[in-house]
Amino acid sequence: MNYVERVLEELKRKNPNEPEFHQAATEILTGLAPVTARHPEYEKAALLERFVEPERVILFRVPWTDDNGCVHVNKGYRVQFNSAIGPYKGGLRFHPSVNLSIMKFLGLEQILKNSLTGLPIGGGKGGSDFDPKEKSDLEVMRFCQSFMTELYRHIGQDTDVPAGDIGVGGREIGYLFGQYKRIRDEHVGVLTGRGLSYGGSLVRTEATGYGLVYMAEEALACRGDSLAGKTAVISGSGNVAIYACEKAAALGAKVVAMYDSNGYVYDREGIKLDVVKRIKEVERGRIKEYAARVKGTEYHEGCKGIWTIPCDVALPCATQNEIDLESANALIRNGVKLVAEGANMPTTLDGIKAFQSAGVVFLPAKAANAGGVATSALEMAQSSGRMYWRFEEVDAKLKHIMVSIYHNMDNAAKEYGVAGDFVAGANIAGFMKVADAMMAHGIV
Ligand code: NDP
Ligand code: 2IT
Repeated sequence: MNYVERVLEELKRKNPNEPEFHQAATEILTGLAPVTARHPEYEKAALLERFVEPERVILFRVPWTDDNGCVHVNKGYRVQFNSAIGPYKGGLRFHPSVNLSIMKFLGLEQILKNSLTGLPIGGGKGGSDFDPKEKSDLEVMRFCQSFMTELYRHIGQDTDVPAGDIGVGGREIGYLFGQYKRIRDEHVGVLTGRGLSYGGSLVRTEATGYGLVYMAEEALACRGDSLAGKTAVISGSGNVAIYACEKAAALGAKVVAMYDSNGYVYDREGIKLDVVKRIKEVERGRIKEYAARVKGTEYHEGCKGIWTIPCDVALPCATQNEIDLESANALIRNGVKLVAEGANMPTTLDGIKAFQSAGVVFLPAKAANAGGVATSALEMAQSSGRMYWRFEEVDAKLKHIMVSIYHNMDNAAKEYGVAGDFVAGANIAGFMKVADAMMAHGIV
C-alpha cells in the first residue's frame, strides 16, 4: 500500500459516515500520488495526515424564534481547515442537508481552490442546516443574528473571513455583518460578498459565474474553438448559474436549460435571463414560473432529465453529485465537448472518469469556480486599503486569475506526466504551495 492509499484508508476509518468527505479526499489524494512519490520528505513529516485533518472544527447551537413565536434550534458549523497560506476563507451554506461531512468536503476543496487563486487565503467552510426557503425576511434576520452571536468570537479579518454559498446571498451577509459590527464595534472586512454601500466589491456578485465562463472560453481558445454558437445547459438558477448564463450568452453561447431543486425549464430559443433574474432574485420564486411566463418553453418536474438535453457545453452550477455516471453518459452520447464545474463536486468520481475517457474537456470545480473566492480576496484587499476599484478593474483581475489558473493546472498536469488531466493538475498545482508553507512552519 503506498502513502496515499494508507492515508485514505486511515481517513475513512477515523471519519466513518462522512461519504462526501471521503469522496473529496479520494479525488484529491489520488491526484497527489505522483507528488508524494517525488517528495518522500512529505511522508516523513506526516504532511498528508495533517493536510486532511481540520485545524479546528466549531459546532454550535443556533436557537431562533419564528414569526409565530415558535422556538427552533439549528446546528451551526465552522470548519477552520487550513491556515498555512493565509487566514481561513470560505463560504457559509444554509441548507437542510448540511452536516459535518458536507462541511468537511467543502473545506478540504476550499484549501486547494484558494491556493490556486494565487492569493494569500487559507481554507475554511461553515453553515447551518437552517432552510431559508419560505422564511420571512425577519425570520432570516433573527436566525442570522443568532448564528453570528456565536460565530463572531471565532472569526476576524485576519483570522477567518466567511462569505456566501448555497442559501447565503446578499441578504444574509447583510444581517450577519450587521450583527458582527454591533457586537464587536468594528467596521472591517470580516465577511465578503458585502453590499456595495458597506464595503463590498464590484463584480463579487457576478464573479463565480463569470469566472467559470472565462475559464471555459480559455480552454476552448487553446483548442482553436470558442463559446460562440455553442449550445449550453446550466443546472441551478441561483447566484452561480445566473451569472454563468449571463457571461456565456454575452460570449455568443445559447443557454437552453436551467433548473431549481423542483424541476427544469427547456427553452430552445435560449433562456431569457431577465425573466429568471426577476423570478429568482426579486421574487424568490420557483423556476417553474418561467414556463408560465415565456411561451413555447417546457417545464419538467425533477432535475435529472436536464442532462439528457443535447448540448456542447454543460455547466453544473447547483450542488454536489448532481451528475452521476448515467447523466455523464447521456451527455457524452449527445456530444458534449466541455464540462466546467460551477458547483462544488457536482460530478461523481465515476462520472469524472467517464468524461475524461471520452475526451471531454473537464474543468474541475476547485479551478473552474475559484473566481468567487478570488474576488472575495480582492474585496479583502480593497477593505484593508479602505478603497474601491472600478468594475472594469476587478473584472480584468478576475479574468487574468481564471486564465492563469487554467494554465497553472495544465502545466502541473504536464509536469507530473498526466497531461490533459485537469483534476490531477488542479490538485497538484493547488497543493504545492500549501505543502511548501506547511513544511516551512514545522510540525504544527
Ligand atoms: P444559490 O443558493 O444561489 O443557488 C443554488 C441553486 O442550486 C438553486 O437553484 C437551488 O435550487 C439549487 N440547488 C441547491 N441544492 C440543490 C439540490 N440538493 N438539488 C437540486 N438543486 C439544488 O447558491 P450558489 O449559486 O451560490 O451556489 C451553487 C453552487 O456553487 C454550490 O455548489 C456552491 O458551493 C458553489 N459555489 C458558489 C460560489 C459563490 O460564490 N456563491 C463560489 C464557488 C462555488 P433551490 O432554490 O430549489 O434549492
Ligand atoms: O465555494 C466557494 O468558493 C464559495 N462559496 C465562495 C467562498 C468565498 O469566500 O468567497
